[in-house]
Amino acid sequence: MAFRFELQCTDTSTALGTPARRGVFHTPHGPVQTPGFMPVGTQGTVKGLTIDQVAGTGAHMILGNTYHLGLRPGHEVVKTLGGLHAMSGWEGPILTDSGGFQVFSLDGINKISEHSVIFRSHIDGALIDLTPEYSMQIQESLGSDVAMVLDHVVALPAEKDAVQDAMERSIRWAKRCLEYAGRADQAKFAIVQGGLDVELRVQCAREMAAMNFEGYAVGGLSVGEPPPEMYRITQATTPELPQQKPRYLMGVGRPIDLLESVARGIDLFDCVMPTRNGRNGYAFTDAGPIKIRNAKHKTDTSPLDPNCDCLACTRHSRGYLRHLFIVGEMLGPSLLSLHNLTYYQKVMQGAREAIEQGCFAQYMATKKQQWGIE
Ligand code: PRF
Ligand code: ZN
Repeated sequence: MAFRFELQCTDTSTALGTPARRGVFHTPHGPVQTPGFMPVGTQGTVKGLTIDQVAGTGAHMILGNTYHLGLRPGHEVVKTLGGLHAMSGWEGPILTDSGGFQVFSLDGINKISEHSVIFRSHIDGALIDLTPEYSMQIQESLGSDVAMVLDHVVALPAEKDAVQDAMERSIRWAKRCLEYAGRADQAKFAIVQGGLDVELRVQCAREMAAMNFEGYAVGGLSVGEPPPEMYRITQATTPELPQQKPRYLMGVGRPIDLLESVARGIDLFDCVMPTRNGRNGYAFTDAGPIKIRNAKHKTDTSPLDPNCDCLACTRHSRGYLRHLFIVGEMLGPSLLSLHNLTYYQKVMQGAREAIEQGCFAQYMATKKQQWGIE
């Protein structure tokens, strides 16, 4: 078996019904320690960082995008370059998103039918007919360790009928993705949809769980709803998913969202937040967020985060980092991305250790206090 999820221990200290889980997801490119965070490498690169820097932050698995790589350089080109691993040089596990979310969120016009979603390329305006099978074919060429099924994501708020229709289509499309032959060294993950409706979520989770996927994602969240709504839906969904398979909350989130979701039984995350915010001069630290462009850092010789062992924090001052941003040097965004990814990995490492010791609730309480969250 190329893929195996080893559930090592659980922690019920948060008393939320579903325990926090500590596990290892084994893939052909190595193990992924869970709970874990995947940096986003949309275009086959985690923006601004070398693969060695990404690995140095402690990341085990990274994410790539069918939508972007399928358009440019095109999946045949990636295949010719040896697949996404060889092309990017990243030797660890890679998960690819299916394109569903990107098609539906990079608004523009798209035409959805039972067969496919037809959309216009944001590059050259060409019409692209994305079927579940074509998404799997692209991901097969990319050669990721995990391929996500093509799903139908609706923008919220939406009528229950529209949410239900998209949820049911997502189930039928997931089945078509599962039936696509694919490759033995690539796992397929289902995606649970159903908006903010618990009934629809539970139904979707049960139907997906009845199909033999190697893992299960919760999609359609972190799309503008208040965080407590996201936690409520996550908490209602995870008990319906198989115990022995990894669970992935897509596109989430802030450090607090990761912990609140781990407390509700989620194992994997991805989000652009650490890298995107880093590029914008925003750093996550144990003392709360820092806007490095702020004038108060101009002559500050102290490190960005004294508790961090990344390059930005061990070799540079806040004053220097601010200077890089003010004059527009590319090293600034690069260093803050490095720091933020290091910070996210440390938060997850702490979560793993806390679960092992059965004190995840305590860990979360400490983190909330540090971040100034009620
Ligand atoms: N579906 C897919 N990718 C996603 C999402 C989804 O619902 C989300 C939602 N936050 C992020 N990325 N396919
Ligand atoms: Zn740092």
